[in-house]
Amino acid sequence: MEIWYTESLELAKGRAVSYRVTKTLETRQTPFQKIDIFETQAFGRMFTLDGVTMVTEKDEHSYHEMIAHVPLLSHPSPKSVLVIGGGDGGTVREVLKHPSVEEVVLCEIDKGVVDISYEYFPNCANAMKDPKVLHHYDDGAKFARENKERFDVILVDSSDPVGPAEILFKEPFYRDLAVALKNGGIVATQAESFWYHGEVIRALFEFIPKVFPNYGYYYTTIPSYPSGVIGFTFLSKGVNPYLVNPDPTRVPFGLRYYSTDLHRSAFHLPVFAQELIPKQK
Ligand code: SPD
Repeated sequence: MEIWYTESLELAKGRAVSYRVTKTLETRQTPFQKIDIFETQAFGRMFTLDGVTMVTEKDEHSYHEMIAHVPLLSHPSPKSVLVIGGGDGGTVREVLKHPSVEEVVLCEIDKGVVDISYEYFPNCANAMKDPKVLHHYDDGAKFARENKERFDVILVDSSDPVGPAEILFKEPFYRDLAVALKNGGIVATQAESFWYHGEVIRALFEFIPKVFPNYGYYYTTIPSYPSGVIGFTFLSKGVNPYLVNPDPTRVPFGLRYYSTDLHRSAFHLPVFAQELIPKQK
């Protein structure tokens, strides 16, 4: 009998994406969520949380390179980086490719995500064993509140705005991020797809201009996420994201998605999506 995994979150909206599963490797319930690890025909090993795709071997690099290198290469010399969520380790792996980075704090609410990633996604997870990485298993909003002006770059590598990640899409959390950021600091947050989640993006950009003087939205393509596109907010107390000219000599060796040309072009949205992002004053 054939087994197919269907991403559950989109079903209520009348759309679905399915993958043929060649083997179910693990199913684990943590205090926060259900984790499944599948071997799939088309995307290799796949990591899902509560029925939503987080990581696949085939395309995780496009998401992790873009959430990390766009903000890091927009900062003159990032030393202290906070990753909220991201317990699979892919984002931490990319951050550590920048020699200026002295410490990476990983604040993940669910240690179960980190444990299972060490077992099944060592290519992402092993980076979390680097001595520069400090692990906190805690609520990211609380952690940001308690660490005033500590970070040059904050990356919010969250799942979708349901369940444990819901508060990561609300104004109070963004105010906490602004507090945790040093002057000149930059935040990037996972901010869904302009094809499928316009209402989420619109709601974010209703309050973002009140919290950050500089802001923008950029995107990457990733076939294993619904609609094949996912975007990020870019928020800053210093730099205007649309004026950044990334230095090619600082681009880590061996990247497979990010380039400085792509960095600049990722902020250029289709016309219908531009309407979701207010013009910066
Ligand atoms: N719709 C899925 C969004 C998931 C984004 N985060 C994935 C975690 C990868 N480190």
